[in-house]
Amino acid sequence: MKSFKRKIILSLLLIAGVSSCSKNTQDSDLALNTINAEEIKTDGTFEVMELPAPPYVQSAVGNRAAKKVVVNLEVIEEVGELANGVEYNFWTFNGTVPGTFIRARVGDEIELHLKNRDDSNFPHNIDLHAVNGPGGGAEATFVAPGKEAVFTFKALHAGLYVYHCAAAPVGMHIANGMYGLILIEPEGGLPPVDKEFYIMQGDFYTKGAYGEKGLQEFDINKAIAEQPDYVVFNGNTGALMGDNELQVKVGETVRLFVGNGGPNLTSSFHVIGEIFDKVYTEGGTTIMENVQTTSIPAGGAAIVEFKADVPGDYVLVDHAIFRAFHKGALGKIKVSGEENPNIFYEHKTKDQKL
Ligand SMILES: [Cu+2]
Repeated sequence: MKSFKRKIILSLLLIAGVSSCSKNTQDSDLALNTINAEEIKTDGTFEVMELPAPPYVQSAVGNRAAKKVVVNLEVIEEVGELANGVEYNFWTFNGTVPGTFIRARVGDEIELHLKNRDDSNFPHNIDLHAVNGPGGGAEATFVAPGKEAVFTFKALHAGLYVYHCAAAPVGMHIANGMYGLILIEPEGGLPPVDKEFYIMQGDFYTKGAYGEKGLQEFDINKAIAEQPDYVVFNGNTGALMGDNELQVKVGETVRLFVGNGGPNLTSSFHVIGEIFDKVYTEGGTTIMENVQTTSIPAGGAAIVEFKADVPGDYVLVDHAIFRAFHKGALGKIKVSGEENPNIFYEHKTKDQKL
């Protein structure tokens, strides 16, 4: 029965990928997905989810049965670095921007614990876009400093979803870094790849201009005007640069879970020198192929996949390009290994050697 259901879901994913403009196919896919997921029984076991810090994620769910999983998130308000010499009072889930990745499968029952550390100054909560229920869990999890709230939800829809704090003023909580991603894998899991990474874009609004040193306060007027001083990946201009570059080998397949916390800007996500073999557009089940730049709305996500064919440095950008070179939206994937002259060959002319 399980493999029969899996075949149906895989077939529908395939059909959705081939004829994504067929309305009937998409409707029946979504309906089947929802009905089946509600009927999926958990296997009676439970586990406490490990929560690696970004840019890393848990291993794939594979073809395991649905189960109960416990996710422990702690809200931490803490000064950290936004850029070299620039400090900011981040509000975080588990001490990182973005918050730790959550990975489960359709049919799982997720028991989410939200603790607000006792040295916090504000109440917080969590709205997970993967939840079917009031506020995505926001009302059930509104917690004062030093308190903990718990709720359980059943994952009904496969996809990559944003979670964020929804305490008022919502824009300020998100602008301070309170967002992350939750992946709900379909039954049978996503196809295996060699490397997976977790990246989330965010825009930041500081009293000082870009690069002005010292502790920078949040600037609400710039936030309302949607004029950020910083647009960064993973909460810091250097989060994916230098010693933090993502490491990949020639020949490996790469999957990026890319989210956009906003709070305001839409990302034009691009990897310089690569073409995405697949994009799960907006984190849903429709797959686009051969994509150069994918649009990721604030509060949205995309899964992008490519194969590393040629060694070198591949730069991640928001292709609204002033954000990349003047506001920090840069990261790097270092591909190491043998040259592949069949695909890329640089002619060493006399002029180039000079
Ligand atoms: Cu908050």
